[in-house]
Amino acid sequence: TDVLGDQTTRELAERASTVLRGLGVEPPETGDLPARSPITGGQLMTLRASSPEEVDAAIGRAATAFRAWRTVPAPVRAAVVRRLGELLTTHKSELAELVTLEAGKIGAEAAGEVQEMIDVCEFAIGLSRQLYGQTMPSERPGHRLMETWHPLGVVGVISAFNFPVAVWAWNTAIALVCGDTVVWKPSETTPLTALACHSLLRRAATDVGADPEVHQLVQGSAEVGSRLVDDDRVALVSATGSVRMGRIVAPRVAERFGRCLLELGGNNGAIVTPSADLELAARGIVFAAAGTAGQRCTTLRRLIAHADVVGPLIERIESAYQQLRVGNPLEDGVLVGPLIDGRSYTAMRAALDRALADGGELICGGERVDGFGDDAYYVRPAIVRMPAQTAVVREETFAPILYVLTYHDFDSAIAMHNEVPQGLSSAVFTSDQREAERFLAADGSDCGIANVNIGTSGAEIGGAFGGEKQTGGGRESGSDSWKAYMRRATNTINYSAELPLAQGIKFG
Ligand code: UN1
Repeated sequence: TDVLGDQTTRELAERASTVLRGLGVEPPETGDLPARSPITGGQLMTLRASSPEEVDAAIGRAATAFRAWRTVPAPVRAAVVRRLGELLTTHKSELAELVTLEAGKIGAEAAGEVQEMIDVCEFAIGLSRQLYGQTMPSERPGHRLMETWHPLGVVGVISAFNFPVAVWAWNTAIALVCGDTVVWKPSETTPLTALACHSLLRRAATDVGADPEVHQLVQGSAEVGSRLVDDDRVALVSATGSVRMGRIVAPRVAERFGRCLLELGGNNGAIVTPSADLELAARGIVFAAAGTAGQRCTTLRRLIAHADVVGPLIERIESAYQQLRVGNPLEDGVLVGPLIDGRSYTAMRAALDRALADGGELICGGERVDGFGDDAYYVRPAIVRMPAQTAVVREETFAPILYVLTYHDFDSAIAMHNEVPQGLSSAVFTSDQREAERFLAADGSDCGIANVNIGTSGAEIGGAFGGEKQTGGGRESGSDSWKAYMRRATNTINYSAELPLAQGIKFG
């Protein structure tokens, strides 16, 4: 065994316990669910996974809480979210540290993720007075036609390791102001951040005199999530994760006529045209491709560069990659932390082997960085120049591999860009307004997110987040994404003394 790694793991475990205590969380009961840190790959502590009976009971409590919660006025419900935002602001650095310990994010990105939670709380508070329905002119005299948005029910939130807290907050802050209650099944890789968020939310509810049962946490493997998927009492399943997971979840929720909100894989591309500001493009590309060690669903994976600029562009990116410090995300100056686990590393190596077998040229990176113990997986972000968009390029490998493709005319660049099964995020770097507008037009990027002169990752919460095709079609966070969390009722009100029928029908 690796003595250095063991010792560091003990220190990390101590830090995790301190943070949890600071957040008012009781040390969890030991059990069969390990909480690990990708920093060393070692175990921080163990928790008890929820039993099937406990999951059923949690859904039951959420369903019961919903009956009263739905009648609380939305601006009053917002008080819980306001208090949550305050608690998150107070505990921002501790929660960020826990994200670093459990997900391996560097400090700046972990803090950014907590900020994203605070931002969505603010958004949801404002939203609580803007859950607008429309009124429509009725065709009948003395009648009014309108729609009302009502709370939907219990929302099952299934989230992934890579944004262990922000994606939960997108769903939960909005679901709560919409009058729903939540049962959260976090990634089994990040149970401690989940405990912390759950505890802060329950405290927020208690502080403002609301029912803490509006939020339930269930922990464990896919079987736990499975119960949420199949339970009729769960009105909406909002699931973030792989396409493979979505393929299992969607038909099962559809089978019982439940609602699904899916945010699945991305295979995000950026087109760089001859008129692009290459310095700016390179900076945007490096953050999007290597940031978070390539483990965002918005990570840039495909660079589609014009033949005239591909050489100088690769040079700039490569030289920036050489400067990237890979290492312990708790250390200042480190920009790339570890992969989440050994499986990710194996998948990265396999993808690189396939890319090279397809005629790809490894420009740099891909190697494991040693010195962190056998169970920690640090890699140098890779750039691979590809002769064509082969099968491996069309797949999402959740690791920092940037495939570089070359194009000659803009139409073929857009075609190549859209020729993958996923449709989450996209970007064009150009100074030519025609190209920029074309990329954003109906026959341009087919993604849910399309950017100009900015990378594919790091979206603000104010816009709707999600994508098309195998990305699953769901939209979370800003804009009118709230509508997925409510049910619409259409109301016709007759204030006349007559009873005219629509469509001019005379009956009797
Ligand atoms: C995710 O990777 O699941 O746009 C979410 C971004 C972040 C959210 C990513 N705001 O990169």
